[in-house]
Amino acid sequence: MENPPAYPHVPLAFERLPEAEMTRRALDFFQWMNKRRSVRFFSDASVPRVCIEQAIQTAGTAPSGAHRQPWKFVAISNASLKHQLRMAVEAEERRSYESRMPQEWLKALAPIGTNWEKPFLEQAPWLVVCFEEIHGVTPDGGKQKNYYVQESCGIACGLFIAAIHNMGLATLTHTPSPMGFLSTLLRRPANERPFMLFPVGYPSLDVNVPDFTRKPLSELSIWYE
Ligand code: IYR
Repeated sequence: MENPPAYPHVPLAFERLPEAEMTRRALDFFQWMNKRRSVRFFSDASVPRVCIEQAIQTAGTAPSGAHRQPWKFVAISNASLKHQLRMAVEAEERRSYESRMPQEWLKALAPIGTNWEKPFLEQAPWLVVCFEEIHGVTPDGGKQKNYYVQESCGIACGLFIAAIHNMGLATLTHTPSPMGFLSTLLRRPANERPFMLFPVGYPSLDVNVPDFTRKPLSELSIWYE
């Protein structure tokens, strides 16, 4: 097989920041991100489509194995499709919570208070589903291998979450299990697999969240200097 042509290499557009500003931004960004919380109850207030478009574009800036960009984001605001998705998700989740998930898993989730009911799938004005491209498709219909697909999609989803938080909206990482039905409902091809589902919108006004703390730096890092 012939090698594909190399990308032309161009100078990096890089702006070096003064150290004081760098340090200020480092702290500001952490403090802002530390306000992010997963939200399970949403207002039905509408969110402009352009905000979802920009969050998806931000997700698409993620690095990926061999720059294959092995992701596809499906954005849904259609009420009847959201209803169908909710019904399908809840059918699976109900079976999971009632018979498929082992006691140990249920015990781990109990403090968070989740259950099989997922009203957010209809409340939130947008649902965004990230699909991972398990392989690419060549122009002649052949398979093209992708690399580090889960890592790449995980990073893209992280950037999506940060973008949503940055614009003052809320989301949740939802992974209904199993989620193969999303491919059928959303008519995705066989080379794509559902990876993660995000309801996006404003939190409902009376929403409560678990009173978590996050690991302090001393617990989440080790340093060799
Ligand atoms: N998919 C289920 C269960 C679930 C699992 C974990 I791990 C969570 O952190 C939260 C939920 C659900 O969405 O309820």
